[in-house]
Amino acid sequence: MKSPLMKRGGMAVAALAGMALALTACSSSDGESSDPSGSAGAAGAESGDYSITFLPKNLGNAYFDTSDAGGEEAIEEFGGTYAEVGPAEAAPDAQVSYINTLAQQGVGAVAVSANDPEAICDALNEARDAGTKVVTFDSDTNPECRDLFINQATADGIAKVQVDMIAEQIGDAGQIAILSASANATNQNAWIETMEQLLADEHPDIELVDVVYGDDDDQTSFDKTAALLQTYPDLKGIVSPTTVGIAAAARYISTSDAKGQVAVTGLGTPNQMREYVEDGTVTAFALWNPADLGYLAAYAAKALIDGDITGAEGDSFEAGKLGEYTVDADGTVLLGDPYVFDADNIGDFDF
Ligand code: RAM
Repeated sequence: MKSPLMKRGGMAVAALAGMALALTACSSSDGESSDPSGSAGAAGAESGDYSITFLPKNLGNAYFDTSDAGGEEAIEEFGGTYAEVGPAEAAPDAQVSYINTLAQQGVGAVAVSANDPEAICDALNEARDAGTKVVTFDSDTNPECRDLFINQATADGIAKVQVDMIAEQIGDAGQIAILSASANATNQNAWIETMEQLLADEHPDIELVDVVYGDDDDQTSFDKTAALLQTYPDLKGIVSPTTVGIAAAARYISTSDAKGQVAVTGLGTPNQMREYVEDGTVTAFALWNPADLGYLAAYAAKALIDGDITGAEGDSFEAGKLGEYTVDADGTVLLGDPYVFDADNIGDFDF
């Protein structure tokens, strides 16, 4: 096995914890800017080809702080220049102006988590025409708009772990709702579609009564949780496939009468969810290692810049401490499997 995290066979807890601890030494602040005309390009121009800018769905999201810090760690390893820019809000076309600026500045690569599969495509393809490599990670665009997509785990795997958790937590029966990120998010929409199918096929006594969108904004997600509880008095559970949504839902429920009555699960970071696991609001939730995702995206960008790969199926490249990865169909590289966190193991993680 070349990777400290297993790519397809499940994550080793000790390895994941080790990665988490290493992460505390990283900072995602270098070059961080909410200004599309910020420092990224200037820094990139100075350092040559390995100027790689991370463009998350939005700034101020702990998940992307961690993923982008993983990217920064990788870029430092191979002597490149890291930067991070991004919008305050996870809106469909909010990333376009940043991409345009990065293309003008001639950065070597952009690693982007897309708020919409289509809205940033033209900008990305113009950047590619200008010589910038485009790696999507976490949330893809349409495949023709990027060179590679670094996928955290398969949609089937991410959907199944969430359906399994909610079924377990509510005795496989009753009303549930989904609190998602933004309505156009490629990743959440793919997972929700698969969750709906799994519920229909395998959990006939669970009724999905609503899908609502908190836009990966804490307050909006908090308010949507309150509204769900009011609209559906018999609600048994909320599944939130976003780290922002699940933390906001847990915070709301932790101080409401619904605590202990309405299960909350989905995808969260251990540091954001710790207090809600400890106070009994949340039993279990899942995620992958966001730092590894960013780290892998950075090495994929390097391989593209070097011309070692083009993003074709079967291409392979070295990703530092994670080992060798191979490009699958549709220009996708798979990081691994989701991992379940609960009261027994959450103390092992720090991210
Ligand atoms: C949020 C974002 C991100 C997603 C995680 C699980 O931070 O929506 O795209 O992958 O949650």
